[in-house]
Amino acid sequence: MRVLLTGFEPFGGQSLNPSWEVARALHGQAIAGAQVSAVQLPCVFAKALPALQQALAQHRPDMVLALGQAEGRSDLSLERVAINLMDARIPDNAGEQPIDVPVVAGGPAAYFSTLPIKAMVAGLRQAGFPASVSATAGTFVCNQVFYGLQHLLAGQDVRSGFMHLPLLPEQAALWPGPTLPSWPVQQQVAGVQQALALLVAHRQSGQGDWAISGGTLH
Ligand code: PCA
Repeated sequence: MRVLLTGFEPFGGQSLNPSWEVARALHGQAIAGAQVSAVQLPCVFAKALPALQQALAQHRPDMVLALGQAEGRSDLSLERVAINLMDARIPDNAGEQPIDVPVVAGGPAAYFSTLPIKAMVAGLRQAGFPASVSATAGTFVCNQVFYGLQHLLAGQDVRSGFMHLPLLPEQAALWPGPTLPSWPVQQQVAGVQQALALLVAHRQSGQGDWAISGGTLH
């Protein structure tokens, strides 16, 4: 079994992104017998999906977990649904800010995660990691990558989805405005490691209990 783990480069003027710090820490590990490969994605609307497509072709994974930073979130958020919309609140790392543009012209309105998100949340909580199901991955590059991932893998026997992570303490210390929640990198790495172990075990058990049925919303 092979797992592809993606993380993003820093964006929005930051010098760190927890998603990449976590992904690179897990690169090369074997988790529950599955080999983990980490790939960094650019936080650029025009480049993120070509980079993802290349990573899928290169690694041919059985499971994909895409990670992203969500400032303000206080736990590990398993995203349930990706929507066919780019509506950027801030410019991406190339200075582009698409407003009300579909990710895939003519594509379905949304895709569900095909990860066992409820089982993963339950297992994470049992292991002591605060976790929840989230109903929105936003409308920035994370949602674009999540939508593109589900679109590229639609109909294939590959389980895929997205998890948002809290800030790192180093970022929260410099963040303007009210104090935002943060988790130390080691805790985030341990949480994602646990999430991947749950995912691999669930897949190996042959259970079909994915979010809804892994279907498409039209
Ligand atoms: N978070 C942003 C994009 C990259 C990242 O890590 C988002 O939530 O869309």
